[in-house]
Amino acid sequence: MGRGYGKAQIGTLVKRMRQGDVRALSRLISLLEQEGEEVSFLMETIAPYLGQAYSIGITGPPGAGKSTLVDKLTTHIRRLERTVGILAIDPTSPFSGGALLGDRIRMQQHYLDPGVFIRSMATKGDVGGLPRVAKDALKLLDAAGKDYVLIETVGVGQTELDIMETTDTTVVVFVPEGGDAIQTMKAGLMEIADIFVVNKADREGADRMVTEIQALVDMHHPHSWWRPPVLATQADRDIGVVELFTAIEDHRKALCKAGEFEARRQARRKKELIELVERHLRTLLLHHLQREGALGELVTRVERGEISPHRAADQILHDTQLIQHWFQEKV
Ligand SMILES: Nc1nc2c(ncn2[C@@H]2O[C@H](COP(=O)(O)OP(=O)(O)OP(=O)(O)O)[C@@H](O)[C@H]2O)c(=O)[nH]1
Ligand SMILES: [Mg+2]
Repeated sequence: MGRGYGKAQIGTLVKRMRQGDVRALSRLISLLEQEGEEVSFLMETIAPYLGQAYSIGITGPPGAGKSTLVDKLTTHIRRLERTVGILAIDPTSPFSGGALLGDRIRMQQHYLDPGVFIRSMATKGDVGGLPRVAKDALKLLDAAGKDYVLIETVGVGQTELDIMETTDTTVVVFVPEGGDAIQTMKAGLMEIADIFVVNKADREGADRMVTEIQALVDMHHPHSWWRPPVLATQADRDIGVVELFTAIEDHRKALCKAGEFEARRQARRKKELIELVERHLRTLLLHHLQREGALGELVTRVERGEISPHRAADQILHDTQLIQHWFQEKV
């Protein structure tokens, strides 16, 4: 099995992780990051333990104060004697090293706390979207018994949508200087945010921004059972953080009351199934397209414009023998 993890070893690591062994958890997340064939087995092994953690996505533009909010929320949740897993998804950038170091210093007290697990993950050049690895890591933290999992991502459109579909509550963070961001996102934003935060409320323009977002929420909020609140915070001074947590809990209650909590999780499982099958089929297709033979010839003809992509696709999809052959051969 690939890089040295057999099924028995994975089973042992999962067991240790469930008993609170932080190193086992770390190693399993690293295993996810290698994206080897063991991932399937690992996810299957932890499947019975899923569904207990409450997941919260914190997303917004770079430097908005997301990590600071995560840090302060964590302190609050720990005071309530609940455990926390933190995933900081940082887009691969040669410049993000500094920010990570800053997070490390800020989060120091949490690194020493066995009730908190922190991990940053690079997105390896994925354009937008939450990487599969992050979604699986969230599950590991759930299976490890964390009460809350906080995921921090830099918002760039697709990521927000993805985080909304992945977490139970999505918090979208803005700063007073970011008025333009709201204008450009207007349409999609309401579908994504369960809670709005205007952080750096000590800065000029914060009140105006709160009012502006509130007006947007008034105009259009997609659910009758939840009206996204707009909160002002000063994360670095721990102002408004308790209110934010209360809003998260309110959203959780509203989700449950409306029957949405389970509905969302069901939709998520279905989406995951489709994604997994889709990914496998895509890999098969790409693998076989690259090869010589009839399929290779067809591709060349499409490239030259001798046959339309539609017609070629039809031909491929109707060739059951060919498709059967794809599945017989190991990729
Ligand atoms: N003035 C002010 N500064 C803040 C506030 N909250 C956080 N900051 C500062 O803003 C800077 C960026 O904060 P981070 O928490 O690292 O922001 P981030 O959104 O996680 O940034 P990236 O992960 O790099 O996208 C830090 O220097 C914080 O101390 C606030 O309420 N007011
Ligand atoms: Mg950050």
